[in-house]
Amino acid sequence: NYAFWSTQPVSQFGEEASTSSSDNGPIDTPKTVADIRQAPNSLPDNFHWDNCDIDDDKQLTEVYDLLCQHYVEDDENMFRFAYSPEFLRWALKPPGTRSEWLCGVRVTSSGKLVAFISGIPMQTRVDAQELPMVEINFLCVHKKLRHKRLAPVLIKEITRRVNLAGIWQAVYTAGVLLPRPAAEAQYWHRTLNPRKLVAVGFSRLAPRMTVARAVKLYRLPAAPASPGVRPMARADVPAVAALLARHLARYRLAPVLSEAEVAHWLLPLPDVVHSYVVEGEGGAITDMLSFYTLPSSVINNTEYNTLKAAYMFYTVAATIPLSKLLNDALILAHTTGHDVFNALDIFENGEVLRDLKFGIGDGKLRYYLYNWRVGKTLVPSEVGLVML
Ligand code: YNC
Ligand code: MG
Repeated sequence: NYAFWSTQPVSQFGEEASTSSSDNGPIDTPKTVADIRQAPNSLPDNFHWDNCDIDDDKQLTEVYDLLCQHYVEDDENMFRFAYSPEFLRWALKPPGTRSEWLCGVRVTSSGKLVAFISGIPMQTRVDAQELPMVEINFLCVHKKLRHKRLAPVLIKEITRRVNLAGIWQAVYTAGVLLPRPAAEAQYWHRTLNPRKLVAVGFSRLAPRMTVARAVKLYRLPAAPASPGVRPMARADVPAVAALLARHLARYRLAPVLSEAEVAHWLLPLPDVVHSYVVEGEGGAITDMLSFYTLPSSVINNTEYNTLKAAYMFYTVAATIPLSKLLNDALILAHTTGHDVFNALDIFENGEVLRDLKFGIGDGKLRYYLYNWRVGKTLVPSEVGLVML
């Protein structure tokens, strides 16, 4: 098993685990750009590679349609991620991105987009080492083309294109178990709209619980409780970048963000990313919170087509207790029409989720590194990286 992954420079199962981060390092023999093949990997007949230019609305719609119909579903096939076009433009176009890293496969005769994989650049720190990496995401193959070993071709092709830019490491997350997670995080869910979550089958009422009781249990105030909470503005970028950098330094795996990247990833975009700062005495930015909007299609329900989920993004509780700040995030997600708030047990979240009425999910999210061994597996509270 793992016919493909056992050939790749990733930590393998059965390798002896180390207890020391001084055993961190690359897995592959060192290469240079001159060692990398110029020719693309071959595709089966009647398919061809095509970069997706998402500044072109037509191509953005094609990527959106592919993902909307064929991307990640839950184990029971009740929900499927439905990243919005505006979200995809945000997620796929950060500073420094390259057109050849939005890598599509089309059917030659019809031109139809049937597979996709993306990379975006991200300076990433693992323990003491800072490396230029790519984040790989949105790997998707049309349902009618599954189990034909197309995914390894996409992965090898994006690897080649990233290597040609002189980048040798990548980070990615997936629900599936592959060789070999650098970390395994757990999803938690906080009900915001119990009536709807029950109606679509996302939640079930516990014995003796009624919808009316659930509504009362999960009710939230209309406004955040921390004084000085307001939406993040462009003028806050330097202060937020400094606050976030200080915070992320505490984790073993974290992005290293420039001010341009902080502006890109955190300045509010309606129904995409929601960021708030806490302005203290004298105008200093003391804390911040953020979450992003990722709807899911409800696959077989007559009453509802979509579930509007908020996902916790970057949050720094420096002067306010984390539970109070996250509760403000719940309040703001609720007032902006989200049905559920999802968070991983990364950062210090694990300590506060239960008290905030989060329930444990049934999905794990695994973090993987390509061509980088972490001697000592990370526990979730050592992870300071959120991937979309
Ligand atoms: C997955 N999610 O194990 P073995 S996450 C990586 N990530 O290989 P086939 C995956 N590998 O076991 P299908 C994977 N899922 O033989 C499966 N695999 O070694 C492996 N689903 O290929 C699998 N999106 O083409 C097996 O499978 C091999 O037709 C089988 O296609 C898979 O974006 C897939 O879940 C996932 O669209 C495309 O099922 C398809 O089933 C699908 O026969 C729904 O593939 C959507 C979905 C995945 C979301 C994501 C992160 C992807 C990371 C990819 C790895 C990046 C490595 C770093 C590259 C840059 C390096 C540098 C520098
Ligand atoms: Mg396939």
